[in-house]
Amino acid sequence: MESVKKILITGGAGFIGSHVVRRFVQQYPAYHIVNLDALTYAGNLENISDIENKPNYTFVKGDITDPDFINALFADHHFDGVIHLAAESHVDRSITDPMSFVKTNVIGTVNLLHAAKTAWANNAEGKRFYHISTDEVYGSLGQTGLFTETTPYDPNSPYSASKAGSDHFVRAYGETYGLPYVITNCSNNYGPNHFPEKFIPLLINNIIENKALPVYGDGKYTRDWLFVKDHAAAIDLVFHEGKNHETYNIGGFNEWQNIDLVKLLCAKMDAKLGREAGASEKLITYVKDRPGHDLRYAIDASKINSELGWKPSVTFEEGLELTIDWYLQNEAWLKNVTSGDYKNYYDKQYH
Ligand code: NAD
Ligand code: TDX
Repeated sequence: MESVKKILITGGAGFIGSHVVRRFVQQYPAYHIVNLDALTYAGNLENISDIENKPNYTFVKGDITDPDFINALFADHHFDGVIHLAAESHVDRSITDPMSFVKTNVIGTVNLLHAAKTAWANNAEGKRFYHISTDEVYGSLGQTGLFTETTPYDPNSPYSASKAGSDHFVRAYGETYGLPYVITNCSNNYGPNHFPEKFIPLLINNIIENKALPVYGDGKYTRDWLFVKDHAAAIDLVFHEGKNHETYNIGGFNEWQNIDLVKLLCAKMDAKLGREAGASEKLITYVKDRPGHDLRYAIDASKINSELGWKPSVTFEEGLELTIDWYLQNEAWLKNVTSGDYKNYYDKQYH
């Protein structure tokens, strides 16, 4: 992939996208990074304000669901590669508004595929369409077993169904039109800039504010957590060294039951905030379960490990410390994103 020069990254104002954009802008001065983001409730240019004036970086505000806009963007820019992260990403929102997930995740992805296919019709050599996807497409595990790249798709939520649909379209463009693509399916990320509708930043925010810590159902649901910068490193590696028409699973080798994770966070936050041991645990509140809640996700990341040499660089203890410290040092960011629309969402969700 040495010939790649101009790269489109979609969703670069969001949580994972902002870490990917920063990494590419800083590590590859010979590339020009175009960050396309619609700046929905989840997109925040503050996430990447440190790189906004870099000469190899351009931000474009735009919507991937608009085919005319996307086609014009590709005609203007002659992209050599696409790293596609823009999506509606929250499972709970997909339950109340599935259609916006179909629009962005399925139709938006197909718009991008179509534009890339058209732009690269005469010469796809050295080009690459990279779709960032999720382990949720595989559905739910029981108490044992791991998702591998050959686990059949079995999505249960409108979010995961829309991501599964977009993965299938990426593969279909590869098989039908020869589009060079790669897909990764990653486990739950956590880290700085994570929007506080998601579990870990929601807990951190509510512990700071002494608010109830909502645990769905019996709290025995299990997720495999990966520090976001390790995901960004994996994306860099797969973009440059992954094989076309392949899928790689990315995970943290780090399973936690939700209730154990809440207790760990409470203990760490009590220590950081100078509260009496056990103070935050008193905030734990069991609430109504998420409909269709997947019991357990766990990734077998041995393919990316053995073929490309990737593994997480931080332990969960280290990653959580970095994350909690970031939120404590960036209370203005937290206050900003938890006002306005977020507040309305939160009030509807939990009261
Ligand atoms: P996010 O919700 O934080 O960010 C999504 C970004 O996409 C936002 O900046 C938003 O403004 C933008 N966007 C949304 N709709 C758009 C549209 N129509 N046009 C242009 N931009 C639009 O999401 P995230 O957690 O950073 O996830 C990024 C990607 O990674 C998603 O594709 C998600 O499915 C995938 N993923 C996430 C996780 C995770 O744990 N967060 C794990 C595996 C895979
Ligand atoms: O208030 C809560 N209480 C609770 O018990 C919230 C928000 C969540 N939960 C549970 C549900 C899950 O078992 O915590 C777990 C994690 O929930 P989320 O943070 O909503 O993540 P999840 O549903 O697992 O999906 C995430 O990981 C895969 C991302 O949001 C997806 O975009 C990604 O693809």
